[in-house]
Amino acid sequence: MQSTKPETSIAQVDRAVWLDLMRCMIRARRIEERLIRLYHQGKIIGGCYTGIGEEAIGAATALAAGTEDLFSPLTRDLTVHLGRGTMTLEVFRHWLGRSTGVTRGRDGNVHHGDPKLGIYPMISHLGAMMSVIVGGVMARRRQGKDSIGISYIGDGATSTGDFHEAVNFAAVFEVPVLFVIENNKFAYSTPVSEQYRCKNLIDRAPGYGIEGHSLDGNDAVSLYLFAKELIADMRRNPRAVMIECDTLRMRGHGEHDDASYVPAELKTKYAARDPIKTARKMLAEAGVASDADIAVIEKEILSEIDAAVQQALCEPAPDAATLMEGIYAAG
Ligand SMILES: Cc1ncc(C[n+]2csc(CCOP(=O)(O)OP(=O)(O)O)c2C)c(N)n1
Repeated sequence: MQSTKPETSIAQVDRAVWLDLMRCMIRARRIEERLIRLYHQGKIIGGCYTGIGEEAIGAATALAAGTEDLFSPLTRDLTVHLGRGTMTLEVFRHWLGRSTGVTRGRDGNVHHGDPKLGIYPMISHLGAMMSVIVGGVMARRRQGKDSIGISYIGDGATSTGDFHEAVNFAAVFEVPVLFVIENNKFAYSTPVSEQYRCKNLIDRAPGYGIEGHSLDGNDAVSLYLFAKELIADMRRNPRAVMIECDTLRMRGHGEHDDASYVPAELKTKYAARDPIKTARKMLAEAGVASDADIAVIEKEILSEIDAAVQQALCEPAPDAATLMEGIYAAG
């Protein structure tokens, strides 16, 4: 495992970047809280899956990346969508199954993406996206672009064959993909003790001949500083890298799951290290953003969410007659 201490300090980064980081995490948190309400009101059909408690990882890495980079976010990574430019209204159109949404109401759930923003729609929450993004980065590089990819996965995904194939291939062919493991200690209800024998997942990196870093997944500020330097270095010196981010999801796997299998002391420990509170404190201490600054952001985001929900609810559901459209590309 390599040293994980970034050389840059908070003061060396533009204040605007830190405010964007806070906006991204707060926006994701408040959107997901609203999604939960809408789900319990029967307005979101199917399941409701959130990344509450894990916002730092997606926000920090998505904001640290460049314009030509590619991303394969999963269920817990709304911050990646928002950090790359997905608008709040689009999130609600999608989850509310509106015909105006990005999947035109075909999926009111987590399988959304946006090619314009370099975001692959998710196939499965497990390792299925890993090889896709490795191939995507190779394709972009053949077009002469200096793109890197960020592949987000949970600890559960690391127990699948897809993980091995994608990491090994990227390692051998030096494809610059950052494999971000969000180790939230459970794959659904299966604890990590029933998933793997190594102490840390990052212990696997040397086996693939790549570097690995262990990071605090709830510290968005340090993660941003670290990711910014790492991504710049991966662009200069293309290679696959793995990071393992220590975190905990603060809700169930989905809203149908009460997560009673998560020990109370673990929840308490991670609640005390909530990513939004942690970043707020660090930025306040560094004199970057005061409580009043954050209060303004909170207010703006809440009214943006109210307006987006109101608008999305007024928009039409898909017309059943269009069901067979959009399945095959036009010849
Ligand atoms: C191929 C496949 N198998 C099983 C599932 C069902 N499933 C969805 S998420 C999940 C657990 C994922 O755990 P982890 O990778 O740790 O991510 P987390 O939910 O903790 O973020 C399972 C078994 C699936 N979506 N796809």
